This record gives sequence, structure tokens and C-alpha cells, in this order.
Amino acid sequence: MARHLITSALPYINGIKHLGNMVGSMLPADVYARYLRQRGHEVLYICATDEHGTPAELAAKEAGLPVDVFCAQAHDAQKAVYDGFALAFDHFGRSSSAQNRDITQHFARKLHENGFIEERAIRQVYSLADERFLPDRYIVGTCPHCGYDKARGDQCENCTRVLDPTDLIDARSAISGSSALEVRETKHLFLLQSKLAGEVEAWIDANSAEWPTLASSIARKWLTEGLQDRSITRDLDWGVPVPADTWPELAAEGKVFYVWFDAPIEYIGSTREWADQDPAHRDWKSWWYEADGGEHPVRYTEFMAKDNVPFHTVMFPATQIGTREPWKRVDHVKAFNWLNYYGGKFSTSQRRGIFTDAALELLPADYWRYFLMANAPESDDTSFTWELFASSVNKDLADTLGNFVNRVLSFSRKRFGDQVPDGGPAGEAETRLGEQIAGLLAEYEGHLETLQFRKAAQALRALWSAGNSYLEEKAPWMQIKADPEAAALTLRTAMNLIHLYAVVSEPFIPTSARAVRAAFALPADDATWVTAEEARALAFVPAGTAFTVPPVLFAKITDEELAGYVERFGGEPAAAGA
Ligand code: B3M
Ligand code: ZN
Repeated sequence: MARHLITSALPYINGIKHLGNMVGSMLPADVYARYLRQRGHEVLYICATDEHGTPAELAAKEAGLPVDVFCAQAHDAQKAVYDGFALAFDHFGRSSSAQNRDITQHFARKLHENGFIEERAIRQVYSLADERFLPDRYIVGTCPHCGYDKARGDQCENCTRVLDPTDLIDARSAISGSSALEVRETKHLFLLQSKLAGEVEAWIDANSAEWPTLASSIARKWLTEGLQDRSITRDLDWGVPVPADTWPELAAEGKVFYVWFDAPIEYIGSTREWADQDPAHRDWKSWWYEADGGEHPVRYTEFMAKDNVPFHTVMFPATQIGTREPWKRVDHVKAFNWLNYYGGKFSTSQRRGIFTDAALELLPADYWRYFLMANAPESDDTSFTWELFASSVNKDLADTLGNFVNRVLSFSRKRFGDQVPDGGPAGEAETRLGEQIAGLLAEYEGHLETLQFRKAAQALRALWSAGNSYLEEKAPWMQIKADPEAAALTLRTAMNLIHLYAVVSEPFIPTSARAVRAAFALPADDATWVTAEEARALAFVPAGTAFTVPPVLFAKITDEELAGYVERFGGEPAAAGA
């Protein structure tokens, strides 16, 4: 049987992420990992904070902290939010770890040995006031084409023209504002992607058939535009140092690797962190090295938003190929479009939209998990609106699922006491229901296997609805008057549905699912999934099983609450150009 390696794009360290980041990488990966674990697969789900690069240094500076201290705190803050969202990582590491440093340096040495790294002198802008070289986007000035006075050295945001820092009029440092800039020559390492292009292309040809079009088309576009050699070092204080044994001169100058060079390697680095924590994880290497053959080949699925696709489908594979070592490469790239906020962008800098920490302060994680996955931007961008959120919480979670659970359990308790009533053998309606549930369950499984999350959420909702239709059809509140045995059969069947919902809804709404499941005092409830046969029989919870009525599972969002959220978070599309 295959083993499943799952990674989500590493959230950058500089701040708490918004819901758009969550739905485009970590949350779907968690749903998938949970599903596979429940189906009995061996799963390793790895993530980490991406901690290097200029934005981390600047965020630390703004916080008035040394960058290592800042990163340690920011890592813990992000981890707390992900725990709140019930993301069940096997390990949530840090790209600044010693493990990642070692393995990044190892990759660089191998690439060098194989002739894929070259030292080149380049001319770069140096800021005298900041005492550092400035990355292109940290140089601002007036655009020579449109006159916009906050154009960045790499691109003018106003007219979108690509720029060179030396094109800017009145160029100054975006960090200090100083215009004391000069061009200096400095040496950097370049990854010779041009030499690897043919192999990368052959690999994409052979492997991308099952990727979503979004991922494969972006990869092809990059290949067609031609793979450029790319500088993989920077003049920064914070990063993985260039190894002195291989490049003594650059190491002495304090060069570090470019953040996009070490970040994907941290998928492996984080796995090693995981291994170092526990002797039971000692075989970490079998997940990453020579992992394709054997009895338990690894199947590797990556989750990410579309802007990260080129790095994962082209640059990281090129890096891996160039080592000439058998590192595990991605099998399936699950890419997402953008989740917008009222049709405009979520914006970290303008605090538009909803951040993950704020979301958890408002409502429990399951509300967000369900909504986000049911509206995941899979084939297109989608929009968050509070109106849509409230209606989906109220209809699907509160009415269709929550109300069904509470109605059935409280009614049964009132009429038959706190054990599942008997009511005799299943009849025609129950057989029909069982067939329907088995069919919907198969659909649900199929969508999860193929990573179609919106469709999976639809199938889950259809499972919940089927219970409601059955209940309406049988109307136990009427049956009870003329034929209490018939009512008992209905309720016993409905309680079995509830248990089935608890098991199969867990990937989407783990906390509520667990609470529902705990309502039944089954002697050994070790079911991790439901077979087709069990779905047809709906008899997992036998008559006589004691149960409790859980508190209301999902509270409805009232009109006043809705208005309050819109008011507090802003419910208007972004102003043009904002
Ligand atoms: N940190 C995502 C971003 O900040 C980036 C992903 C790295 S995955 C190796 O946009
Ligand atoms: Zn311009």
C-alpha cells in the first residue's frame, strides 16, 4: 500500500495569515490528510513557517526585535492559530532550523559538484544609510513611464511596467527613505536552470497528466518563456549561510541563500525536525529518498495557491534533479485560485478581510472549515461575503446537520428514554435510505480521492439532507401516536445516520464530529470509516445503546450579528486601485 506524503505551502513568517491563505494551502491539505488517515493510510503531513528573506527582517525591525527572536514568537503565534483550526500536522517546523540549514547546504554542494551552480559578479544597488544591498523591490522612486511616485525597483504598480531599479527617477531606499544609493559589484551564486530545462520539461511531461489544469498550465507557461539562470544567494544577515567549505569567499562576505531556495527544501528539513523529536520517526529518509519503489512507495501531494506554482513545479524540481540524488518529487500539485473579499483582494497591509486569529475569536473553527472548503476557489476565484457565510452556516450546519442531530436525539429521549430504541427490523423506507446513503458516500469518497473539495462538500451536504428527507417522510412525531414501534425504528435509523455523519464528516468538521460521536456510549467505537455495506445496513449503533443529547452544535448567525460583522470588517468591495 502506498504511503502519503502531504505538504502545504509554508506560510511566511511576517504576520498572521488571512482566510484566503488558509483555504489555499493548509486547510485542504488537512482535510485530505485526515480523510486518508481515516481510510487507514499511512500519512505524513508536513508544514512549517517560511522564515528567511527581507520581509522577515523588516517585520522584526518594525516589531523592535532581533530577527531570530521575532521569528520564534511569530512561529508560535501562527502555530497557536493552526491548532485552533484543528490542523493536524505531523510536524509544523521552521525553515530557520539547523536541519534545514544542513540539508539546504547539502543541496547546494551537490548542485555545485554537478556543475549546476556558477559564481557570477553582478551590479546591485547598495544603500549607504542602511548599510546593505537592497533587493529591487526595496528601492522606490518615480516611474519614468507614468510618473507614479511610489514605483518599485522591480515593477510599477500603477502602469504595471517591469522596471530596473536604475530606471527610477529620484530613487530612494524603501527601508530608510535615504537616497544615498550607489551601484556596487557583488558576487552571487546562480542556479543554472537553463542547463536543467530539458530534464524539467521531460519530468513535467511524464508527471503532470493528473495535475489540475491550473497547475500544469502555469508550469508550461514558465517553461515556454524559457528557464533563466537564477541568483540563489542574497546579502542579508538572516538566512541559511553559504557553506564555507565550498565557497569560502562568499561565506566570508556573509552571503546567505535566497529564501525561495531554502523554503521548499524545508519540506524535507521539517521532516527531519519531526524525526529528531522522536526515535520512532527515525526512518524519515524513507519518505524522501528512493521513495518511489518498494512495497510502500510514497505518493506526494502538494497544496498551494497559484502564485506558488512555478516554484513548486519548475524551480524546486530543477533543484532536486540537479543534485543527481533520488529525492522524492511531487506526484500531485493541488493548486488554488484566490479567495477574495467582496470581490476585492484580502489585504494584509490594509487589514481588509478576515484574519485567521480574528476568525477564531468570532466563531469555532468548524464553521470556518466547512464554509471555506465548501467554497474553495478550485476552478475559479471565489468571494467571501458575510451574507454567504451566514447563509451557509445557518442552512447547512445549523439546520441540515445540527438541527437533525438535536431533534432526533431529544425527541427520542423524551419518548423512549436515554437508550437507542429498538422498533424491529428495517422496512422498505430504510432499505431505500441505505441505498441512497451508500451511493452518496461513494460519491463523497470519490471526490476526496481526486481532491475535489467543493464537490466533496456537496456530497457531504447531500448525505446530511438525506437524513432530513427520511425524517420528514417518516414523521416520527406522528408515528408515535398510532404506532410507537414504527417511531422507534425511525429514530434508531436516524441515530445510526447521526453516527455515520459523525464518522464521515470528521475531515471537514473534526471538533463537532467528535462531539456528536461522543453522544453514543458504544463499548468500542473504533470505526474510522464506514463501509458501503455498513452504510446500507445503518445498524452500527444497536438498540439499547445509551446516548446523551449534545449541546446545540452550531448556533445560527442572527441578522444583528451579521450586520455587526459587516460593519466591523467592512463589507464593501475595495475601492479601485486601493
Ligand atoms: N512562503 C508563500 C508566500 O509567502 C511562500 C511559500 C513557500 S512554500 C515552499 O507567498
Ligand atoms: Zn508607471
